Amino acid sequence: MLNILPRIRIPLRCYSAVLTARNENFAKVKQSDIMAFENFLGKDGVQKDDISNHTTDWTGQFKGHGSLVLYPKSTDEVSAILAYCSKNKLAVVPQGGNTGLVGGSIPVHDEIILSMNKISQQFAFDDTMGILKCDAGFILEELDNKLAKHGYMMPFDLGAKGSCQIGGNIATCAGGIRLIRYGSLHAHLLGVTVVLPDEQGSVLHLGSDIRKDNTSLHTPHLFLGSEGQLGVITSVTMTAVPRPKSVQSAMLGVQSFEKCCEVLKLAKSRLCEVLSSFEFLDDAIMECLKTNLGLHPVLNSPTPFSILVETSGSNEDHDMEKMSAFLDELLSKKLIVDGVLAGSSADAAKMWKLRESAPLAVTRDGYVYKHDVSLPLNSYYELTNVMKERCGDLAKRVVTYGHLGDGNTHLNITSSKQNENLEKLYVSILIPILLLIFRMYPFLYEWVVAHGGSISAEHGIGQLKLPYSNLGKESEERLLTKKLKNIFDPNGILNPYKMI
Ligand code: FAD
Ligand code: 2HG
Ligand code: ZN
Repeated sequence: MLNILPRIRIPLRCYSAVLTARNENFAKVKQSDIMAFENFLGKDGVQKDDISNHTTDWTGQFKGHGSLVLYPKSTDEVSAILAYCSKNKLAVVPQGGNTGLVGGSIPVHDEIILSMNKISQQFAFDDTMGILKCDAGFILEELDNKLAKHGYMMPFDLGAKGSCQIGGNIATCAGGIRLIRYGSLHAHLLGVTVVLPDEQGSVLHLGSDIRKDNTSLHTPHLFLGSEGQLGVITSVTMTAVPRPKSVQSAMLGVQSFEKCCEVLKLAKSRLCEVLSSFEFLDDAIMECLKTNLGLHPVLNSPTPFSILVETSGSNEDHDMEKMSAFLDELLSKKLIVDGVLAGSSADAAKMWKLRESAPLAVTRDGYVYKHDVSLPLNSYYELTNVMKERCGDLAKRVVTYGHLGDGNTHLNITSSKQNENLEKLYVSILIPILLLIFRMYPFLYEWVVAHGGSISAEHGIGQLKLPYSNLGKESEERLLTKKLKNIFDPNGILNPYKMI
């Protein structure tokens, strides 16, 4: 049935349909190809059966049709594979930990999956300069544990740390919960080794292993957020940061979104150099965590908004003094109505469990429409309210969590199953009027761009946002991106049907 929505808007923009048809210029994998791969990699480097965990994403919502997974163990083996695939027009999708949330690491048709799981031997760390050089297949948490032995840590952290790989983190320019303190991966990347999908399988060592080098264009940074479009990253050089000796976490209950922003402003000024996280959860995600995962809030009384604030530094007394004075000021200014300061690491873990379990909690509703957008703070929560109104009863839940300190909201809209009525558009021909009503898309993404935001703050374009990827981008920038793609990948075999 057709619902007339409160805010009808007919976009004038045209969206190119997602290219779902198989590109027939690509060859299909033959027995002779499999034999060639077994020749390069050995039989244990080629998997043909039971590959569903490589063809399905973490949410279970992207399912591809690939039938072959390759496991190179070195840069040279990646080079041999890509040279062969380029000469033989075989399409390839690079896959790290397969935790990406936009379907970027999943084959769309019969692309060969190039798993980085076995490229995790080389690890070197300079504990004076804090420079790490390692293979791209290392899991983020593994690297962090290795660095802990030297008194250092990775400068970013995310809920998928137990599975995602550093190569995948670079390829997605992952953000996470420490960006407010240490900046994005652009601040840390020094060099990469990449293999190009050309007929030579060219190996490029870009950047350097030293902290400062302004002798050329900063080419490694082209691979940050490149989503497996330009080349396969096999090694990464980057800076790590000193591991804090004291960490404090507090959960704050706030009555209005405006007050959340005031709390952020005060946190920056009062906690200053020790502020390391500023995360946001609304009451709808708190309810979802309780219902779907049995996780209860740590605050006594429910509030519309909760903030998880963390400080980390090197002097417990000094940091605690700052945090306590900050909490007192928030209470005296009536910016918060409730607050709990973690008294132990177990208390802190309970708070972080709530935030880090949010992505899992929403999947338990059945189907989830994920959004990962940046917005100026005056529009940050307005988006949630607008979408609540637009989706009405068709949505099971409209919940928001995210990295408020970075202006990054994760608005998740759930449903018991995929619901066409909720997502795309109604087309109704009420003769003689052609009526188009867009409920969620492209409305949501156009709204974000119209309010000065970005349609992807951290997860990227992948398959999910492909039809909208040009939004907010000048045609010159799109053209330059395409030219770069052609230089790096002349036969277009690397990760087709996605970002570029
Ligand atoms: P994959 O998912 O395997 O691949 C992602 C993309 O990178 C694909 O396009 C793939 O082709 C390409 N790729 C992978 N490895 C390489 C390589 N070596 N060379 C070239 N291309 C490659 N993201 C955030 O930014 N912030 C968060 O806070 C965050 N939290 C998350 C929490 C959960 C529970 C989950 C499931 C995901 C979260 N993510 C987050 C998304 C995801 O974890 C990140 O995007 C992560 O960086 C992906 O790494 P991966 O190794 O799993 O890459
Ligand atoms: C997070 O910040 C991740 O938890 C995932 O980026 C966001 O589940 C999401 O939408
Ligand atoms: Zn995030």
